[in-house]
Amino acid sequence: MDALSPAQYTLIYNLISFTVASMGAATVFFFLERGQVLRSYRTELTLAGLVTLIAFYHYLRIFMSWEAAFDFTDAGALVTTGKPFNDAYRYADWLLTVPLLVFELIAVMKLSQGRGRSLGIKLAAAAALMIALGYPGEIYRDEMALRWTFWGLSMLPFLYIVFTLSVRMADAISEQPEAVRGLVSNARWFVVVAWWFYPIVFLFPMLGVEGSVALTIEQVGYCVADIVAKVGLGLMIYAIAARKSAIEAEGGSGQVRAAA
Ligand SMILES: *C/C=C(C)/C=C/C=C(C)/C=C/C1=C(C)CCCC1(C)C
Repeated sequence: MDALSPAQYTLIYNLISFTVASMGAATVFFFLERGQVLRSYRTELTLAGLVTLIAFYHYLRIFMSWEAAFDFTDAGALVTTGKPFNDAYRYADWLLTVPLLVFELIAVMKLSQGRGRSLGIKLAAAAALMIALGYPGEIYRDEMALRWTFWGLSMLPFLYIVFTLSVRMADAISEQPEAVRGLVSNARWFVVVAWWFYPIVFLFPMLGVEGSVALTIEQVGYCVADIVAKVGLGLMIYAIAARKSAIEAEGGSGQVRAAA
């Protein structure tokens, strides 16, 4: 790889550090706000807090690995220390957090028992499969044929999730109380759009963007996408849970269609 410039190094260093702080703060927020919603919506906030907690831990490890992989000489030159930068932590993180994010979104809809569960399980299984299939493509990062193959395989469960959320979810949305229908619909579009970041960032090295530029795009892209997908979605879920709690506390039901 061509050498990382001190500016690229510092940008990534600061952004990973910022992500650690964001995930930590979001975790505290989601756990504290559990008291603001009805009991039946607390699990969703717990899930949101667990997602950011798991990410907080992994980002801390990524940060430590980034620090250990580089050093400055006395003359101020940036050098590698020989310790490899391990960002496979991301995949361990995604394997846990991506299915939880899906559950978070489905749970807040409060679909009829059987339907909610089967949809949640299918989507979470597809999410785990997507990450597991992407991983070999990540570690064989210099073998383009393998990288393309696993990208393609991972795209299948990815497209299934995108299709389910954007097309097949329409009737689940129409079951929502009128006052939250827009919010719930926005939350699923939010997931669809935010998740496209990942397979696109993964493609850069395959499209001829190489070396330190590819590394910088990848690290910056994943940090930003993770904050958006985890903290951003958690905040939307919180808004839905709070609005539904208010409706239900007033005597309306969040389970059934609001009276027309
Ligand atoms: C908080 C982390 C999130 C929401 C991570 C989402 C990750 C993806 C949607 C990853 C998808 C990938 C593909 C569809 C193909 C290439 C490999 C992946 C794993 C980057």
